[in-house]
Amino acid sequence: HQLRSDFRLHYHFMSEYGWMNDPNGFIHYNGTYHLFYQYYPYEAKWGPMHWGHAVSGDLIRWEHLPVALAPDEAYDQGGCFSGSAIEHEGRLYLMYTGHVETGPDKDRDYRQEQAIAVSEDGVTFVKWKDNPVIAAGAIPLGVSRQDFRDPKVFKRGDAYYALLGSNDGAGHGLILLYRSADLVHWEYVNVIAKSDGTLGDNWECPDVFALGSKDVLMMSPQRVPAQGDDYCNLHSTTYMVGHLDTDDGRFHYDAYYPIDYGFDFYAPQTTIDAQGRRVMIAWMDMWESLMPTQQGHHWAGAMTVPREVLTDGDRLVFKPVDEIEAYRQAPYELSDVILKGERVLETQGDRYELKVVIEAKGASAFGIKLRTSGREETVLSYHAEERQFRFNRDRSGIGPKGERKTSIELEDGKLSLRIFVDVSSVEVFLGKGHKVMTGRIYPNEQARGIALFSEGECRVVSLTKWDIG
Ligand code: DQQ
Repeated sequence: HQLRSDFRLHYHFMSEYGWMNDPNGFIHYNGTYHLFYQYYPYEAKWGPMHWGHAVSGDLIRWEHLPVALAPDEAYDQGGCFSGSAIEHEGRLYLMYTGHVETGPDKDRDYRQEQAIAVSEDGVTFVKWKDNPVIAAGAIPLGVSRQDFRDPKVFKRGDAYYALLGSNDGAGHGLILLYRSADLVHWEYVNVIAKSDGTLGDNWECPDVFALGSKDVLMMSPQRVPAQGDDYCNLHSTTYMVGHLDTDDGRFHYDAYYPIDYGFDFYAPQTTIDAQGRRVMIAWMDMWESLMPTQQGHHWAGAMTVPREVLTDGDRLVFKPVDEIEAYRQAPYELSDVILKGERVLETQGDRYELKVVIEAKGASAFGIKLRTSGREETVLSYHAEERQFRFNRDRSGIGPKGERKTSIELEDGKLSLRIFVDVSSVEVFLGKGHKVMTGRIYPNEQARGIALFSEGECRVVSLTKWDIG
């Protein structure tokens, strides 16, 4: 008898019903966090995109508001695709891509142009009377005539800028920069960055922001050729730390890195908040992932726990926002325990945080089994010889399978982890947070066990589990 939960998450953002993908217009405005999202309200499958809308005071508990944008104009009849938000003259502006199908082949016959909508109250949005504000005619030569989307609008000095994701029509993703004084009249500046062939044939959902003394560029490349462990998704969200020169219109950087090393993490957006934090939220699914909730559960899609973004040289460090700690309940603790073989914990659950520090000592491998039952388990493990961390969901239930692995250095011979489990999701923050692994799992409702294991002997320096209430 296959007992299956409805898989709905408990402390991650989801639409109330239907299909959700990218976060849009993520902004802290008038003391409130606004999150919009790609939404198909009528069933759990991608369709003509709307912008769902919700607000929050603490990034964890959200209040759903009415749909902010619907595909009801000639220039967006195929969908209100992704985009961003900005405050201008005391009002909240949304900038998004209008998708229009121009022929029978949905994968080829379409046009994308950029539009704006304005709100006086942050709830109801009115589309600009002269949309589109960046039309297909403004696409420079050498750039795709179809893929021209996902405007990220931001201000530098007294000018507004917009990044757009696209490609060169010959298999190289790129990002374009446009400039405006009023969000209505736009002029093309330059291609600020372009794939050298190793980073995908189209770039989506760009984001750029200042962090410390540097600028950070984020984007979601499509169809990235596999490059070892760290680029192994067909889509692998990427960041570069460098400098955005808005005069010559170039983003100067030396290296690029994945934003997440797991399975299901796409189209991140960031905002700066009243505390000056740079906060990021992403779609915790992946276009090619199987989503069992589409069958009979009538919903699909969840966002990650919001993560604070910090710099460490030319690398980023991610940490769960502190607000999540206010929802911790019923702590269970272990400390200074020698571990050899397997140890089933006396606590169980399906929605919790685990904070663990393990000293490797002589163990060849050690780790944690989550959501265990007789038949199912999700395994997080460290392997000493390869100095590698692995997230294995081959036996995690009816969802997608596979294993992700990435190199990790112990700190003073110890591995520290923060693990967030929420019914059908796992997010693992490794060490100081340079690497996070995110994946969806769909285990049996009764699979609630937690076990530690070690090949050879290691020491559990400390383990705390909190249910997240
Ligand atoms: N999803 C949106 C596009 C974007 C893609 C459509 C990324 O605007 O490029 O739902 O997942």
